[in-house]
Amino acid sequence: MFLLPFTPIQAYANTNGTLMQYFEWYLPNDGKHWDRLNNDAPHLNDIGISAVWIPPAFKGTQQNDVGYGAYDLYDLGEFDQKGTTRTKYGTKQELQNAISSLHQNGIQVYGDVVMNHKGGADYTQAVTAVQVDRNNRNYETSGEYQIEAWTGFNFPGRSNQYSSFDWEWYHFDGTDWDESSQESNIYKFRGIGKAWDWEVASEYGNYDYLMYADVDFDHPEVQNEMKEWGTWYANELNLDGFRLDAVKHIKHSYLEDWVTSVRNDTGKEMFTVAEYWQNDLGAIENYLTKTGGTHSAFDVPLHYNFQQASNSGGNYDMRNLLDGTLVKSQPTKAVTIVENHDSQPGQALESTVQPWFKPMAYAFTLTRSEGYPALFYGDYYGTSGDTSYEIPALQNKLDPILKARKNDAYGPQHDYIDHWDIIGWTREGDTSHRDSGLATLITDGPGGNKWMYVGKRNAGETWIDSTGNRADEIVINQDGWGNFYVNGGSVSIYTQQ
Ligand SMILES: [Ca+2]
Ligand SMILES: [Ca+2]
Ligand SMILES: [Ca+2]
Repeated sequence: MFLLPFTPIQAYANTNGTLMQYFEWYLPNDGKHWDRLNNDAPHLNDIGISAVWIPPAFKGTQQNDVGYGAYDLYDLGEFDQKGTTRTKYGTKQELQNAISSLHQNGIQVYGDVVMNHKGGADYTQAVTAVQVDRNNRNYETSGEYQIEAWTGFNFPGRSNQYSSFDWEWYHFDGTDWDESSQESNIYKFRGIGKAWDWEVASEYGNYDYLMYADVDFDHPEVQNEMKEWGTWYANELNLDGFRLDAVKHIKHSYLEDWVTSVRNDTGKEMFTVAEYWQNDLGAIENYLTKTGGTHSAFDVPLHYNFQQASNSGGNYDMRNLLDGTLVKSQPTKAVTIVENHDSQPGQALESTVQPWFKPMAYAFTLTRSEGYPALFYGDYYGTSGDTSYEIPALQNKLDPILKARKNDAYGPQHDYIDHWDIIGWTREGDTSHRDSGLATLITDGPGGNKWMYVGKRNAGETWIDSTGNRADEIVINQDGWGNFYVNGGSVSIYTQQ
């Protein structure tokens, strides 16, 4: 047994790491996504992507399942189950080829981990249950009776390859469908030791139950099986880290055990980021405490600050962007996001950052020193499907910002987060990155200018706006200061050319 110190810093070595979420909700069900990822690997390296978060790679309830309706965690697009061998994204072999290409291009791969629930059971079972109030899951609204629950999983298409574990009703805490009465309710199972797991989020009294058949992390067989699977998943795909889905609904203490166990059993760092989706810093910090500081979390409050700013038509006080955020309170534990597959238009947690504001939001996450920034596939390449839910491709606007992160966002930071509209910050650069250093200005209102210090080491240089939004040539004076300009509702990032 051994323990390594785990910090995001290690995950991105000595250059500015950038994580890319390489999927969005409405990708076509064409089985070509692993191939797209494979072909994109050299380009991703070129723009400074150092790690990719891939969508859930295992078989879901049906072929076009995005992956969160997890059916068989051991079927990575290899067995004829649920009417398909491949997943929405392709076959296991295509995925392994893509991961190999990413590694050859120096890019790490984080796997999505969906452990809260299982869907698409192979058969029903008779289970004694009670109904609970949807708004207070601790309150029982019926007496005990027998329901017919979709809780039997024996994966006939896989024939025990990799694992002979079969799931039975007693590996779950509840479900939301009674096949015999054709009724939808939240059903809590009865049995020895059966109870909603704790500690989980306290919304609705106890937010253990989310969807499908809810996995019981109090059960010793489940605890062991999920750890064995996690190590298998990491080894089988040669993963470098994880993104943990829906941790609000999973016993927090178990997730600390799980992460520690898989790290020990793989002997790898396995950088891990948890999705605790709540616009509440206190709740996210409580989760990080209850999991012993073993892993990071997405900065959900920062996303909501961006959303609010983008919807305020200039009337947002830009000095407040960092208020209540994880990147402010615990920068080494924050993975900073602008958008994701749940917040994008039309999705369950829709809270979209308006496209006009996204270059400013990404300048904020990509050129400042704190946090581990994530780029959303749908922001970079645009989204597919119903056009009313479309996000336009922002690749042309984001490429210069990514380039500034890769080449220039180094050295001491000086903040000018001091105005209702125009805020800025600078980086002095360092000796290990040639001609590095930058000055960023963003505004949600009118344009203007700001004197900012960029360091005496840059005195006498001429800096220009690498986004192309402004054509000024700014000469850094002998004391290391420059007078930088930005257009209204826009971003400028000045660097030495
Ligand atoms: Ca339980
Ligand atoms: Ca749960
Ligand atoms: Ca403003």
